[in-house]
Amino acid sequence: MAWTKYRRQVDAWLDQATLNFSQTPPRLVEAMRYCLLAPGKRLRPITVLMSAQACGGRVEDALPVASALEMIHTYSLVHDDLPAMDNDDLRRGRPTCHVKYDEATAILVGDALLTLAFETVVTHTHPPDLAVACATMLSRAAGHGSLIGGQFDDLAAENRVLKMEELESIHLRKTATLFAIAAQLGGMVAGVDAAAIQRLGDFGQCVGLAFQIVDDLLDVEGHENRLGKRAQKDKTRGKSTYPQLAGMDSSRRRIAELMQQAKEQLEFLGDAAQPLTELADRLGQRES
Ligand code: GRG
Repeated sequence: MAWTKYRRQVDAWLDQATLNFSQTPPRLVEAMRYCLLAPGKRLRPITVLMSAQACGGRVEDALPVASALEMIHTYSLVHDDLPAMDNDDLRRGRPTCHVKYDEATAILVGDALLTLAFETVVTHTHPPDLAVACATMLSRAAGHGSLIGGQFDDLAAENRVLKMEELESIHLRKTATLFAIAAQLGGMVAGVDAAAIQRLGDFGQCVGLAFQIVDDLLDVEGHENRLGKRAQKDKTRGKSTYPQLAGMDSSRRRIAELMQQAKEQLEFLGDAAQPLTELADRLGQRES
């Protein structure tokens, strides 16, 4: 299946991209690779590659930007796990970076992966104006107006019952944006027009929001062995969640509604949309 092939290609790219650092302290390289090459699902880079192919582009051309997105995602997990943030000791089925190494190392690993992501895009994406467009998109999605702002509001919201709009706003910025730009970056590499980029972004946003609601449900229902991270964390940290505000049944209905909306965005792609719609279905039904 294309999924497994894409996953292997991403893993191989991430491996190569972190092998030959002549000036980097070996222990820092080891810690970067411990986090980046851990068995994550690679959902965001796979979305980039599937989107590029659905839009008529070449997977090889999309691999650098797909890998850069995984570096940004991994940095955000490493920092999110720190004691000052979510304070987690288990990630991707392994001790978190600050537990395995130490807190300073985890901060620097996050910094190194974030900066390496931009170096990767500008060095390996061609032509230069495409590299600039991709880097701009990544920096906005990872920046204060989106991922970092969403994380900031999420931390500030602990022990307070949020309104549904507040929770959705956090979920959109913390989670959905990276899925939205994943779909858009694939389209950009393939050279589709602005209207198609908009549709791809709407697709990714719906999928990303549904993914986060599934995550909230799994936190209530899931098992740590399958998740590879601690369950019941939201309750322990006093976090508002979708099932808590809307109930389990209504959360499941919202997931189905978002998945339907997501698929409608891809009608312009015809049959080529199939791998992306299968991906959406898989994310809506995931158990880990
Ligand atoms: C530190 C700026 C900063 C942001 C952190 C990523 C994040 C924001 C917080 C992690 C906690 C969380 C619930 C995030 C929502 C998104 C999510 C479910 C991330 C985990 O994504 P998966 O399941 O992870 O794709 P793998 O390990 O498979 O890559």
